[in-house]
Parts: sequence; C-alpha cells; structure tokens
Amino acid sequence: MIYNYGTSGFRFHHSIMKLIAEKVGEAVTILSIKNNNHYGIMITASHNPAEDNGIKLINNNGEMITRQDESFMTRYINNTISGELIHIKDDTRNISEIYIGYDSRESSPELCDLILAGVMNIHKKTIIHNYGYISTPGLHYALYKSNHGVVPYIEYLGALASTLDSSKHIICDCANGIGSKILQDVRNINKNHNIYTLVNTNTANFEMLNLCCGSDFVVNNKVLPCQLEVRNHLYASLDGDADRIVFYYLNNKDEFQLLNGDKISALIAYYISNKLEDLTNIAVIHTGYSNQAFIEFIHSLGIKTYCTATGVKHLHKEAMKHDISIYFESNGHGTVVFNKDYDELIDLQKYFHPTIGDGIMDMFAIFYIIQELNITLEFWNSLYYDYPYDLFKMEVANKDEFITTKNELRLVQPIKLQNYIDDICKSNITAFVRPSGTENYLRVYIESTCQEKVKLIREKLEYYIQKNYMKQLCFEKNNKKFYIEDLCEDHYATNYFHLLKQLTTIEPEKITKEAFSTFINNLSKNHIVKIIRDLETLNIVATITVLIEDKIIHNFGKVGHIEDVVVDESMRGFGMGKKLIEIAKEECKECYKIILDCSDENKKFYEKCGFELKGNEMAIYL
Ligand code: NG1
Ligand code: ZN
Repeated sequence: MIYNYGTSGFRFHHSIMKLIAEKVGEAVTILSIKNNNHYGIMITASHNPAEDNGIKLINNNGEMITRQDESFMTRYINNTISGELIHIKDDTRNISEIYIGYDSRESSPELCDLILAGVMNIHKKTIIHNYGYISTPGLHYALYKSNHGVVPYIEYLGALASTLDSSKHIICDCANGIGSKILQDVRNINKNHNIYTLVNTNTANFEMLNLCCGSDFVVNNKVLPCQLEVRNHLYASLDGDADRIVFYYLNNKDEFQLLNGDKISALIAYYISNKLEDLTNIAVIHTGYSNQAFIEFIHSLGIKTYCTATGVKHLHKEAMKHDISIYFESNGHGTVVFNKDYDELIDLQKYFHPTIGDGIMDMFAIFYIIQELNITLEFWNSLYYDYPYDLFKMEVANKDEFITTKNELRLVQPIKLQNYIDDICKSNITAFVRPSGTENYLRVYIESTCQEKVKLIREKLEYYIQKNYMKQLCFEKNNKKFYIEDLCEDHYATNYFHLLKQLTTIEPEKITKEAFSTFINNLSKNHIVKIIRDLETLNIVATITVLIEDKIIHNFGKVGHIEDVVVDESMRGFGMGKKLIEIAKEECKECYKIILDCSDENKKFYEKCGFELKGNEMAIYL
C-alpha cells in the first residue's frame, strides 16, 4: 500500500493511521530541523466517519505546507527516501519545534502519543506545544499567532462573540465534534452573550461524530440534521473539525433552504460592494462546483471571479494575489483574505481567520453582516437562486487515469470521455468530471438552466462512464487485480500492439496515432475489441475481438465470431483465456452461435470452454 500525502494530508482508517503515525512524527521533526522552522501537526479526519483519522501539517505561519514538504512526507512514510538524512538524528545542536493537537476522535490521543514517540526518535530536545483537543483552524491560528503575537484562539473568539447583537440567535449543529468544545469554552469566558444554542454536542459517544449531522450531511441530503426541529430560525452546521460551516432555514412553506459556501461568499461580496466604491482589486475565488447563478451574481456586483482546482490550498494561493479575496468551496470551507487594509472594512476583517477556513469565525462573520445590513434570511437567500445541478460520484477502475486541466473543468485524459461530454453538453449545459483528491471516486458535476436536461445528461454520463471506466474486476490472482475495458484511442500509448505481437505479425513502430484513432473511430457497434488490464501496472495482459454478423437466415439471426485472442506469456495458466471467452459470450448474448478458428494445440482449450469441432477451416491468401 502507498501512503500518499493528499489534499487532506494522510487520511485512512484509524488502524492504518496507527501504522504510520510514528514515522510521521519522525518526518516532521526532520523537516523542522532541516528548514529551521516550527511545524503544526493536526490529527483529524474532518467530515469523515468516526473510525477514520488523519494527519495534516501546518507551516510556521499557520498555512498549509509546501508541495516539496508534502512530497517529502510521502517519500519518508513510504521508505523511498535516501540515506541523506540519517546524520540529522545524531546532531544535538539541532533545533526543532512542533505544535500538535487533535479533534474529538477516539483514536486521536493514541495517534498523538505515537507521533510524539516519532519526534523523540529524531530529536529528544524538540520543543513541543501540545494543545490536546483543538479544532483545525484553532491549531492553524496557534501557529499564525506564534509569528504575529495575537491573543489566544478562544479568547479571540470570545471577544468576537461579544461584539455581536445578542438579541439575534443562531442554532449551531456541532456535528458531535470538536466545535462543541470550542464553542462551550468561548461561552465560558463570555457568559453574557446568548447568540448561539448548541446541538449535536455529544463528543463522549465517539460513534456519533458526523452521524446524521454536520455540514456534509446537510449539504448532501438537503434536510435538517437530527436534533433540530425549531422553525423560523437560522441554523448552521459545522463539520467534525470545525473548519467548515453551512447555514440553512425553513421558509414559510417549511421548505429546506440551504445557504452553502456560494451563498456565504455572495453575502460577503454583497456587503463589501455596499461598503466600497472601487471593487477593482476585490476577488471572489471559487471552484468548479460553484453554481453559474452565483458567478453571474458576483459579476453583477462588479467583482471579478477566479476558478481554481478543488481544495482550499488552491483557493488560498489565488487569494494571495488580490487586495481582498473572498474564497469558499461550495461545501462551506473558506475565509476572506485581506492583503490590504480598507478603513471601511476594518471591523469585518476581524471576523475572518487569516490563513484558513474557520467555521466558527465564519459563523460570527455572517452573524455580524446580517446584523449590520439588518436583512432577513429570505433576502440573503434571494440574492440569486441556483440553477439546477447534480453532483454524484462513481467508482472507476483507476481514477488516476483521469487527468484534468488546472481548473479541473475539462479532462485532458481520457480524450474520448471529454469529447463525449462536449458532444452531449450543447447549449445551457455544463458538465465536468474529475478524480476526487480524497476518495477513490470520480466526481461528476452537471449544471443547466433546465432540470430535465440535468437528469438526462446524468443518465447518459452514468451509462457511458459505467460502460467504459467502471471497475469491472474480473480476475484476482496472487493479490493482483485485473479489469476489463473496451479498446479505445487512449490505449495507443500502452503495450497493446506488443501484446498482439505475441499472436502474429505486427509492426507497432509503424502505427501512427492518427491511423489508430481512425481505426477506433471507424469500428462499428458489431466490432468489439475487449482488453484486460492489470489494475496496478495498467499493462494490458489479454485481448479478444468479437464480431457480430447480422444475418437474414435464421429469422434475421446473429452469429458471433471470435478473433485475435491473446493472453500475455506471463499470464498464461491463470484462467485468463477462459475469462476472455466468458466476456465474448456475454457480448454474443443475442447470437444463436459463436464460431472461431484455432490451431490444433488450442483445440482442447476451446473444448473446455464448450466449443465443439464443426466443419473445416478454409482460406485463400490474396
Ligand atoms: P475531493 O474529494 O477532492 O472532491 C473534497 C471536497 C473538497 C474539499 C476536500 C477536502 C467536494 C466536491 N470536494 O475533495 O471541497 O473539501 O474534500 O479537502 O466537496
Ligand atoms: Zn473539516
């Protein structure tokens, strides 16, 4: 197994996290010494189920770590690093400093101990700041604070809360996670305010985390989380580590109204546009999952928008380029970055986390804006209405085969799928497909001004992806997995031609990409070329061609012809040939017979597959 430091750091089932935690501690300590900087280690799996956990690192300014550091972490944990670092262990003059903390998961304290043991393996004199229970933004804030000398996190939140009008009120679903501890602590230092009621605060019963509650549940199901019944109210849901928030309410028809990351961003942009004359250097940063209606609204305010790849680190990077950047992912993760101070916004600025999305700060910020503008929830919601959209995920054989452009709105590979999307999505429909950075899925997003079209495109795309890319595990041998695909243009750069060489004469070097594409594009629906690929190496290990012949005789019957059966030498004797015949039989379901020619030595094999000798093969070579 390869442990990859991805968009959400290392994130796995807690039992796997335990295997790598000590090494993570070692690696971070080496980074701290090497780069002469302190680092933060946050133990959390955010909105994931309770049995998962994760580790995400923070740099000395409270931001995400660099790509180089991420790559170092991956290489160190997977033991693919050279011996260059060994001497670091022995030098007692080294300085290292670590900030560490965790959310409310059962496995977190043990993971913390393991990480700290790893830290000690490298350098016993490491300075350790152990925050124990803390939210992700809380730990980011601690590192930011270490550079900027600002007040501690809870006190800071307490001071913010005290500026809010306590005649207004919000019900906050804490996802049974760390947000409840933080908000209770904030209340303890600021007993006077009564701006929030907390629900789903059960951190003692670990299994309850994110269960039927929290921001992801609300966004995905568009219903109230459990424990919430009061009507006519503003609600908010945090996620498990309190770095995301979404709002919602029930309208006068009792219909659920979601105020997601786009709506949060829109309200902040609306507020800023009311305060500032010149909006030239104000930016709204979003991802492909933002609704076009939201983007049109932002443009109508005179504010420019920028689309980046998914994951807040991409949004944050773009945010650093503008005077003020409002950035939110649709699922509620985001903040506002002020790279320049504006007198008119000096109060607003205080409510936003300087380096990362913070669900609690964002909740206070929205509260402040509603209070300042004195608006109703209906007014906020009516800034714009979403166009119909759909977002769903599909499990494919290998999501790494899908490569997108930088903003993820188009596929660079497989070209065939992008061409298909372009073909079916004409006017007023957009759709894009990207591999998830956090799960082994493809995510498919479709948006249109017409609900029916969204439904239709979903059906088409689902069918197409299922047929061409879904995991169809057909064979497992010695822990190796294989899957079936149709031959397509994208297979030009594979070992396909060399595999055919094991059957007969072929000159791969003379086959151009164009000639191959023409061949593929001219294949009729009755000419099917199937391949079996190794799931890990992606090598094509077997192939079969099936031709379906339409006849007039036998009541317009069909005859299946099997051609070009090849199993790679290294794969013979594993039952791969039998699998190919099963695939062919499946394709020939409507045929009244299947015929093939074979050499004497293969006769036995085909007999085992149910074939019998019939007639003689005749040929004339021209
Ligand atoms: P992936 O799995 O890469 O789509 C998901 C969310 C992101 C972000 C990351 C966690 C969607 C569509 N994607 O990413 O917004 O929250 O998890 O960093 O919700
Ligand atoms: Zn989170």
